[in-house]
Amino acid sequence: MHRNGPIDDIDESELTVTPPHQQAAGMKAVGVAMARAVSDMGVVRTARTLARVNQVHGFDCPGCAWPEPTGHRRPAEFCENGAKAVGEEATLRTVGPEFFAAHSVAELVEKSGYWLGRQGRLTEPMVLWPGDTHYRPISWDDAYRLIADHLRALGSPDEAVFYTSGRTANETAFLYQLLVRSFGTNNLPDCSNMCHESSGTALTGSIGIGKGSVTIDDFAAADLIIVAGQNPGTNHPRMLSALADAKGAGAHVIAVNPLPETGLIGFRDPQTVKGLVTGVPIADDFLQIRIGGDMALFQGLAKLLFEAEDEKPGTVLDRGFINAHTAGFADYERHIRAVDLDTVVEATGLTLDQLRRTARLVAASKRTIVCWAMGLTQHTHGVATIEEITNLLLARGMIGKPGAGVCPVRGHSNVQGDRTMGIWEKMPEPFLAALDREFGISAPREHGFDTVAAIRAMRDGRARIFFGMGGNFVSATPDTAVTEAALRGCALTAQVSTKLNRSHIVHGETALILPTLGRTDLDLQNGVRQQVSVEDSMSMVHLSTGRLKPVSPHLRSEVAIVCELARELLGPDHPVPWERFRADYDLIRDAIVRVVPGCADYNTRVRQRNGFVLPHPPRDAREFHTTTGRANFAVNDLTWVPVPRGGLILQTMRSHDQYNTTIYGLDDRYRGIHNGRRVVLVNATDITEFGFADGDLVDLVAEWTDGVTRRVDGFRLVAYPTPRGNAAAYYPETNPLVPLDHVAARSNTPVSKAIPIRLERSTSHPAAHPPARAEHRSTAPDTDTGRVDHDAL
Ligand SMILES: Nc1nc2c(c(=O)[nH]1)N[C@H]1C(S)=C(S)[C@@H](COP(=O)(O)OP(=O)(O)OC[C@H]3O[C@@H](n4cnc5c(=O)[nH]c(N)nc54)[C@H](O)[C@@H]3O)O[C@H]1N2
Ligand SMILES: Nc1nc2c(c(=O)[nH]1)N[C@H]1C(S)=C(S)[C@@H](COP(=O)(O)OP(=O)(O)OC[C@H]3O[C@@H](n4cnc5c(=O)[nH]c(N)nc54)[C@H](O)[C@@H]3O)O[C@H]1N2
Ligand SMILES: [Mo]
Repeated sequence: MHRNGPIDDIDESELTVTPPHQQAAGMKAVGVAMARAVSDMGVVRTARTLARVNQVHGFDCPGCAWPEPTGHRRPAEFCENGAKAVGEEATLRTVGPEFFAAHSVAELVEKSGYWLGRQGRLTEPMVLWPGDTHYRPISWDDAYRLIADHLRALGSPDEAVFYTSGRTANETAFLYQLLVRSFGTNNLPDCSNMCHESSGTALTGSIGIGKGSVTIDDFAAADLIIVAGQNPGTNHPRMLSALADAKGAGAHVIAVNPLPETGLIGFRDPQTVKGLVTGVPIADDFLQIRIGGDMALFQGLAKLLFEAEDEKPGTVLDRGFINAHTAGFADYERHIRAVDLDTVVEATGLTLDQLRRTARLVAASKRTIVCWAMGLTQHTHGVATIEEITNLLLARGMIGKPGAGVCPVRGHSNVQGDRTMGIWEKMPEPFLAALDREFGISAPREHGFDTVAAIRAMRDGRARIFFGMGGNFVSATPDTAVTEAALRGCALTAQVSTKLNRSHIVHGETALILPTLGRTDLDLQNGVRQQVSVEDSMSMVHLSTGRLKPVSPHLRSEVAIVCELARELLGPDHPVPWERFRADYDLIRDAIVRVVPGCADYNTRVRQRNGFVLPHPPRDAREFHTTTGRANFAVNDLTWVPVPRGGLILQTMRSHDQYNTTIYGLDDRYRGIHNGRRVVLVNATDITEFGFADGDLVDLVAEWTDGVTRRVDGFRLVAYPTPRGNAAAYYPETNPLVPLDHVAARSNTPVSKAIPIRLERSTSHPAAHPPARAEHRSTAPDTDTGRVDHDAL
C-alpha cells in the first residue's frame, strides 16, 4: 500500500499568482482529473471506479447534486472535480491505529485540514479517553456502549446534538432521524442549515415546497437562464454541459456575480471533440454585481417590467396565471412601483443601461429559469432575495411549465434527499405523525436545534454530546474560536467519518472516531450486496451501488452503525426492527414508502433506468400548498450591503481544489492562484487607496456589533477584478471571521458571503500553515442583534 501524502504541511511562501483563466474544463481538466485519481487510487482502481461514476448501474458521484441526464449518458459522466471527490474517497492510503499511536492529538491539532485529509481513509474505531494524549483502538461494541451510556446519562435527550452532512444516503438518513426521534429529540442540525436553508424557507412560503421546480430537460427548453451567485465551473461542472446544450438550442445566459468566474465566461466541453478544440462562451451577459446587491437587482428588474407593461399592456405580465394561481399581487405591485432605481444602481453597482437591457430580455423571454447557490443564500437577506426571484417568475407565469422555473442548485450530493427523509430540526406534523403510526413510537414535537442554535447550546452547556453523521462540523461552521470551545466543552464527541478531519482533533472530554464505508465501497450485509439511494437537486431518486473492496475489514456501513447503535441505546424490545433493517436495505425502503409522501413502489421504481421523480405540486400541476393555497407574492423592504468606511465586504468561497472543508490541493487554477490558500482578492484601486501593494501580506480584521474583534493573519493581497469595496477569500480559513450571530433572517444561515472587514499590515510571515485562530477581544457586552454597525469599523 503506497503512502505519499504530504510530508510537509502547506508552505504559503510558495504561493504564486497568474492572471485568471478565460476558459474552464477542456483537456487540462481531463489531465488533472486523471493524474489526481491515479495518485490516490492507482491505475486499476482508477479505471474501475471512474467508469462507474453516475452510470445507471454505478454509484452516485459523491461530488455535487447536479442531476444526471435522463437520456443518453456519456461514457464519462463526471468532471475533474468529481474525479477528485472519488479519488479522495477511494484512495488506498490509510490511517489506522499505528498512525494514531505515532501522532498525538496535540501534534495533530497543529496540522492543516489539508494535511489531515491527505493521510488517507480511517480504518478502525478509535477512542480518545479523558485526559489521554492519543486515540486508541476500541471495538465497535464498546464504542456503541460508550455512546449509549453517555446518552442515557443526560438530564434530557435535548442535551444531545445529532448533526448530518449531505452525503448520507436516503436509507441512512431515514433510520438516523428515526433513531434520534426514538431517543427523544429533534436536535437534527445539518449542513443545509449553512447552505440552502434560505432557499427552502423562501420557496416553502412562496410556492409551498422548498425544492427547485425544474428538471434537467427544462434546460434545453429554456430561452433565458440566469445564473446568480454560483460558480458552476468549479462547484457544478456538469451544469456547464447543460448550459452549453441550452445555448446550442438558442438560450440566452446571464451570469450575475461579483467575480468573472471562469466557467461562466468560457467553457470547453471535454466530452466532445469539438468542445475540446473550440470552447463555447457560456454567459452572453455578465452582470458584475456588488456583494449583496441581488435583492435590489430583482426588485429593480420587476420595477422595469411594470413600466414595460404600462407601455404595452398585456405583453409582459401573465395576468391569467396571476389571477388563477397567486395571492398578494396588488401589494407586491404597489411595493415594487415605489422602488427607487437610483438606489438599485447604488446597491448593485450596475448601470441603468445594464438593468434596462436585462429587463428587456426578461420581458421578451417565454421560458425563464433562474439558478442560484451560495452567493444568494448566505446573506442576511438571503430568504428575501430568493422571494424576489420567485416574485419575478410568478409575475410572468414562469413556474409549472416546460423550460421555466426556480432552480436552487444544491451542494452535497444527497443534501436534498436527507431533508426528504426527515433530517430537519423542525419536520412538519404529518411526517412525525406518520413516523409514530408506522413504528409505534412517540416522536417529540418540540423543534430542535439547527446548526447555529446547536453551537450556542454547546457553548452555554445546554448540550453536552455531539454526534456527527459525516461532515466536519468544527471547520464548516462559523466563528471557529467559539465553535471549537463549544465542542471542547462537550462530554462526548463522536464522528462517523470516512476521512480524518479537524472535528476529530478538536474534541469533547471523550471522543470517538467511527470509520464508515463511502459511496464507492462495496456494502455487504450477511453476505448480500446492498444498495442505497439518493435524490438529486431536481428531485430525481436513484440507486447508488458501491463496488470497491473496502480498505479495511473493520469499516461498517452508515446503516449498520445506526442500527447497531439503536439496538444498544434503545434495547432489544424497541418496536423498530433495527436488525432486519440492517440486514436488508429493501426493508428500509418499504418503510419509507409508508412515511414519506411520493415514495410509493420505491423499491421497484428506484431500480428503473433513471429512478423516479418525487412529486412537486407547482411543477406538476401548478398547485401551491401554501398558507393561501396559492403561490404567494412576498413583499420585502429593499436591503443591500453597504461597504463600511475604510473597509471591505468579504465573501468566503471555495477554490477549485477543495470540497468544502476537504482540501484536494493548493491550486485555484481558474483564478490563477497556485501553491497556497491564504489569499484575499481585492480590487486593484482599493489596494492602492488603502496604501498597500499587490502581493503585500495583510491580516483580515472583523469587528462586529458584539464588540468582539475577530482576525485571521497572514493573507496575501491579490489584485483581482472584483467590484470596489468587495473582497473574496477561501473558506474554511476565514471562518474565524464569521460571527455566530451574523445570520440570515428567517433561515438562520450564517452570513458567509458578507463579512465587514478591514485590512491591517501583517506582522507575521507567510507561515507554514498558520493554525486557525481568532483573537477574541471583547470590548462590549454581548448583544443579540445581527445588524452590521458599519461605523464601528
Ligand atoms: N468541487 C466542489 N464542488 C462543490 C463543492 C466544493 O466545495 N467543491 N461544494 C458543494 C456545496 S456543499 C455547495 S453548497 C455548492 C456551492 O456552490 P457555489 O455557491 O458555487 O460555491 P461558492 O464557492 O461559495 O461560490 C459562491 C459564488 O457566489 C458568488 N457570490 C458571492 N457573493 C455574491 C453575491 O452577493 N451575489 C452574487 N450574485 N454572487 C455572489 C461568488 O463570487 C461565487 O462565484 O457546491 C457543491 N459542489
Ligand atoms: N465560511 C463559510 N462556511 C461555510 C460555507 C461557505 O461558503 N463559507 N459553506 C457551507 C456549506 S454550503 C456547507 S454544505 C457546509 C459543509 O459542511 P460539512 O458537510 O460538515 O463539511 P464537509 O467538508 O463536506 O465534510 C467533509 C467530511 O465528511 C466526511 N465524509 C465524506 N464522505 C463521507 C461519507 O460518505 N460518510 C460519512 N459518514 N462521512 C463522510 C469526511 O470525513 C470529510 O472529512 O459548510 C458551510 N460552511
Ligand atoms: Mo452546501
